[in-house]
Amino acid sequence: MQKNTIISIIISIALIGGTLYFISDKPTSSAGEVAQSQNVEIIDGVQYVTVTAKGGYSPRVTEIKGGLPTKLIVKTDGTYDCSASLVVRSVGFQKILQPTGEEVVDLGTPKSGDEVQGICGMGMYYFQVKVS
Ligand SMILES: [Cu+2]
Repeated sequence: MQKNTIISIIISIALIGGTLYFISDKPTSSAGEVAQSQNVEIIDGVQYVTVTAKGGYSPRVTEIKGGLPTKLIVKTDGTYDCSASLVVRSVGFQKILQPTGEEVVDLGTPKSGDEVQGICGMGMYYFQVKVS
């Protein structure tokens, strides 16, 4: 009787301990991912950078990894200001974006140390993508 009780207590403690260990381990690994810019996603080896254009660009500075094929996604949502007229000189991109939608700009495979700049047609608003 007592042995069984002790064994079941030990098993319970082990199970609770194991669960707590598992739970406490999870935030650490997701915190590591958050340390990267939140607007950067790597899917199937392609790096996607999302920037919102409306009354300027957000975020203004994004850090990405070098050596990966990279696509810039510019989102507009009721954007009738000049941030819809986008120029990305380093890849020869120039376009007036749809007021609402997503424009995909191929940035090629940037190298560490590169800096990609997006700028509005008037040179008033800009954003930077820094390659680390
Ligand atoms: Cu402008």
